[in-house]
Amino acid sequence: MTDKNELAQIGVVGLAVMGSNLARNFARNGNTVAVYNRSPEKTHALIEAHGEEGNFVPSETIEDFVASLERPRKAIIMVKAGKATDAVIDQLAEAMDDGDIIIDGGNALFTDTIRREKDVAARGKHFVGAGISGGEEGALNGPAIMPGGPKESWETLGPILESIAANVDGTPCVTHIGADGAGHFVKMVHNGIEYADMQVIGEAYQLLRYGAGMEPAEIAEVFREWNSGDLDSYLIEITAEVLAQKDPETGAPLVDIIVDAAGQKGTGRWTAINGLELGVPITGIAESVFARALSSSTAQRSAAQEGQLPAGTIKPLDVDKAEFIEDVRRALYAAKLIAYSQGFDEIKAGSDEFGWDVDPRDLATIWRGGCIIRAKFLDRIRAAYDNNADLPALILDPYFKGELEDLIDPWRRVVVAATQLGLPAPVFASSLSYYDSLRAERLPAALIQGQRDFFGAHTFKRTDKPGTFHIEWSGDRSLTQTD
Ligand code: NBP
Repeated sequence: MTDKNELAQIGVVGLAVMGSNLARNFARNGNTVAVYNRSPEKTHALIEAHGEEGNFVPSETIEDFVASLERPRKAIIMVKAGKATDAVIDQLAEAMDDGDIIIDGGNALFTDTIRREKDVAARGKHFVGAGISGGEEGALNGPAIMPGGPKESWETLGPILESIAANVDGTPCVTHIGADGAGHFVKMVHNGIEYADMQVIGEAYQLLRYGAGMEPAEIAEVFREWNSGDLDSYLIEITAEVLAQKDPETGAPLVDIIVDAAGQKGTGRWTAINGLELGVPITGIAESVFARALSSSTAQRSAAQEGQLPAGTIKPLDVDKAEFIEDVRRALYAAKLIAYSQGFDEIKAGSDEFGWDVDPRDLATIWRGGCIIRAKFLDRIRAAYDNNADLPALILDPYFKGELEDLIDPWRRVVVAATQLGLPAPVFASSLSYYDSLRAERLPAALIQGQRDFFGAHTFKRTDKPGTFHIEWSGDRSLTQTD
């Protein structure tokens, strides 16, 4: 239904797949929605196909769109991230009044959101960068929403966003994350965790397929079973679906027909770059981004496949298949746990750096539904932060420590098996190194400090007394204290 005279509670600008699904979600949940798209064809198409789902107020100019909103006006931008977002923000800020709220629901880089919030605030309007997860299906049926921006905007926006968000145990999967770029920051890390989660699932598949010699349909059954235990999650569920799927043209397993070069849109890369900038070792996420890049390095891969690189001695599996499957399940669980632990470390570091005061419990709560990384295990993460909001690392929570007791030996066995099979398992292996590094009493960093002092007089600290020291490496090798 459309009614040009009725004022809308919310507006959506940008009616490609995400925007139109979000607009339909608002309308289906009893909100009157103003809709506008740069090219009017998409607006017409939306109204034609779905106008009966609720109250839509379509406009063909941004001025009409703004005029169709009740005050304070609330407009969500769902256009291509980058320049398009800046252009639409400028148009809206021009046409809106003081106190109106512009929401960017696209996948913006959080530093852009910080900049935009400043600019829009200087023009008297509120700006909210909101991470929206769940893809097109989530946008339509209930996404997880991570809004940043001023707290007072949340008071106005909260109820309307709650009306469309996913809902788990009566709790909507949306809450105010923190000021300016906080929402887009946590959405970025959410996506980074998603990359790692997908990669560890991929590594488990690779080991079962080419290590244990299982067929995709058989592995699909294994994933189905895993989905009823600790690993119960959306990503495990869809993995079983993809592995069971046959190619409609050839009848072959679809996974064998799909080119093995993984794409990316950038949020995983941003998470890795930000981890490097903040000095947080998010090895699982970074390795996952590199794994996608390597998969797409077609020329290098074909050169290497032509036999130019020696494989060494490949040792086939010499364990019982059922035992190996269970070991792989536990290795997957362990590596996934490390990736989440590292992701939460990055969120804490970002929150401290930018003064956002992000509560990790909020994230564990809202990520339980709607979003791509939704998983049963987020309940455990929430409980961990409920017990101790200042956990030094998620894996140090007593429950997860207990889990690791059961996971560590299978995890080591799987990394050894992958090495002997000559199968890549970059996140399984690097996560184990990260874990062993955290546990290690002494790290080779002492030697690195010695090297740095040798070639660059970078000085070092001593284990036995305070102060900063240097060895006269090119002279008499005496010790001097520099402060
Ligand atoms: P796209 O990212 O494909 O963007 C297409 C939309 O942007 C169209 O409505 C287009 O209008 C509009 N647009 C462009 Br392009 N340049 C514009 C400009 N200069 N002024 C006004 N409008 C402009 O759409 P999407 O896939 O629906 O995603 C929307 C946002 O949601 C993106 O930021 C995306 O990263 C994010 N997101 C997407 C997903 C997903 O699963 N697709 C998931 C989560 C988040 P036109 O019709 O006139 O060309």
